[in-house]
Amino acid sequence: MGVLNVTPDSFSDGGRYLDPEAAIRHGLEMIAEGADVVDVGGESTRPGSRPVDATEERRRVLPVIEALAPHVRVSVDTRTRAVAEAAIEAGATMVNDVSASLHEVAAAAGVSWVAMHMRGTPETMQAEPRYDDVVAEVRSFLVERAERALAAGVPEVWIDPGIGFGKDTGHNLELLARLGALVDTGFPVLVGASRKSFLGRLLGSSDAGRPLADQPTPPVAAVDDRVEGSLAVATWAVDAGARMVRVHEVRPTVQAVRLVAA
Ligand code: HH2
Repeated sequence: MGVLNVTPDSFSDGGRYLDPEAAIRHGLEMIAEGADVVDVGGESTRPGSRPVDATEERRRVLPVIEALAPHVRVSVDTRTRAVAEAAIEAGATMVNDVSASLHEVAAAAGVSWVAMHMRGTPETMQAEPRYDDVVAEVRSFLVERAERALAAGVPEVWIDPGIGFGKDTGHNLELLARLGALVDTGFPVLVGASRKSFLGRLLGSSDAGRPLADQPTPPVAAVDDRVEGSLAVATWAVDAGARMVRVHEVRPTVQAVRLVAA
């Protein structure tokens, strides 16, 4: 799944694809690189972000979805009902729902649905997240939502641990280390770790040669400096049984995943 953020402020690529033509061009590029799904989003959900007005969100994503849907499977990355409905009209066949609350929209339209786990809302989620057992809590939340969606008639339900959504570095690592607990539910698992800040924290500064005093404290790898880390996590996730990975760098990920499969 290739990420296409039609936003001014996404943490990973904000502003690069706000112009619809640039977004469509990048979507076509990701298809050529081997993406099976292009995930189009018009609202950043980075930590601390504020909700976007639904009219504005629709204005951003609809022309891009209409242009890409004839060429590839399109998912819409939204937590807003009106946006999901309009996106389906425009050709999206999957609702990627970080709020795990829009299963009725997917059921009514007969499209796939991704339930992602998030603690709180993007505005507040990184304020000292705490769990007794992060894997057990995420698993039971997702299974409950997924079963409800199946009962409501959603034809295909995916689950996603929501790396970085109300989780600290330890929680993210624990979820990845024990991904099998989600795979064992039988629901197809999606993992999105690409370029996320826990990678930057774990990798530290790539400017290791610079005097320590000039380095940010603690050293954190920049967003554009997390390609290899993102690839490592995608490879790990697929090897652990994830059926899809949500990534910014499609070409190297497709190559890595094909090798794991071989
Ligand atoms: N992560 C982001 C957005 N949507 N959807 C799923 N299913 N899983 C994820 O892990 C996930 C997601 C955040 O990444 P990005 O789109 O790059 O940033 P932003 O929210 O700032 O647009």
